[in-house]
Amino acid sequence: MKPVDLRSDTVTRPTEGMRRAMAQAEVGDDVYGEDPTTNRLQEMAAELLGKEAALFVASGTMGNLVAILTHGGRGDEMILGDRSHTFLYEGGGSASLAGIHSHLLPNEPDGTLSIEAMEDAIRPNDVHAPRTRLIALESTQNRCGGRALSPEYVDRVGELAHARGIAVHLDGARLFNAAIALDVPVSRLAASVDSVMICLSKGLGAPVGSLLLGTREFIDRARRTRKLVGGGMRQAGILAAAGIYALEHHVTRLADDHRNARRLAEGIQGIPGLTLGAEGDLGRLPETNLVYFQVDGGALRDRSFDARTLSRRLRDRGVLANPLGSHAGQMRMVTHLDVTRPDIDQAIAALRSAAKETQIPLPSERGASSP
Ligand code: TLP
Repeated sequence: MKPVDLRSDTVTRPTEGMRRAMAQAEVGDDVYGEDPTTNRLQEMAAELLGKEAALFVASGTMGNLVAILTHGGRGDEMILGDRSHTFLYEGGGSASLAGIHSHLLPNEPDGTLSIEAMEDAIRPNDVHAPRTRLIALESTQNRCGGRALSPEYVDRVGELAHARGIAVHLDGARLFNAAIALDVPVSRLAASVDSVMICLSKGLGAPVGSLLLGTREFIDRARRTRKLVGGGMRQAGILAAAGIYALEHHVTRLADDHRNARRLAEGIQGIPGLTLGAEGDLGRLPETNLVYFQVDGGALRDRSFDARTLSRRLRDRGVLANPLGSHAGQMRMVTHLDVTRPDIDQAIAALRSAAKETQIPLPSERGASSP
């Protein structure tokens, strides 16, 4: 039986309709700018996000890296969250490839960085200090439980940064999830940022691809940077066609993923040993498609019961989910295109039975004659 795969929304497979669109795509050499389907995807995305231009890139990691390389230079500084994907999961590319110094601020539970802390973090014009070039935000904020940044907050960051000559980049790997959750057009969420990266290969269900967006001048420079990091693709239209299909068919349905995430979270709430919520924000129901929860063996009088044990037990029950976080006690489940409501009910049942396996009754709870 096919497992219920809740490890990430990156695991989706292209649908029949998407595969047909890919097979029929008109293509050319995109390094020459001659791939009509890639050009169409870029124009379509620029229009949707309210930016002048867009650039198709291989992955979210590449999109963020190209943005950082294009905004800054060696020894410049970038302010970003200590739970940001760029800091945690992108191989340190901003340091090793871009030579950019990271200035970390704590992410608040809602995914924001404090505006006051940001103001303090901006370096003075002093020979001793690196130059603050960039502020990087993330929405939805993955490690903060998939929280969506409000457009007003992003506007405030934009105002602060631009008054000081600093650019703002938004990692919008799941920006469409944020737009659906907040019920605002996606362009509103990117209105105050200089560059934004969106992923087609997460909730939107495309097999490959992300887009970097900004002014035409920025994107022209980013195109050179993309080539530098080996990201110039040739008949990329095959992949871009999947992206177009995803933007046309898979945006509004993200609401189903959010409903499924909520159902899953409500199920988790009743299971002993599991506490819903991301680190520092326990008890909160998810706003989007990421469901974080803590696994506490102590509560079940079994210290060996942690996220890794749970993950193994779930696998035996046909459900895939990964521990995710800085300690062994946090787990994440992600809903997506290939997860149905019955799959969610199966996951809740598997969680219940996996937690039960560990529950050792107290002597007082055992029958008097039990050994
Ligand atoms: N995130 C993946 C893993 O790398 C953790 C996931 O399963 O969530 N920004 C954000 C906010 C992301 O969550 C991700 C992927 C990326 C960027 C990078 O995208 P890719 O995987 O396309 O390089």
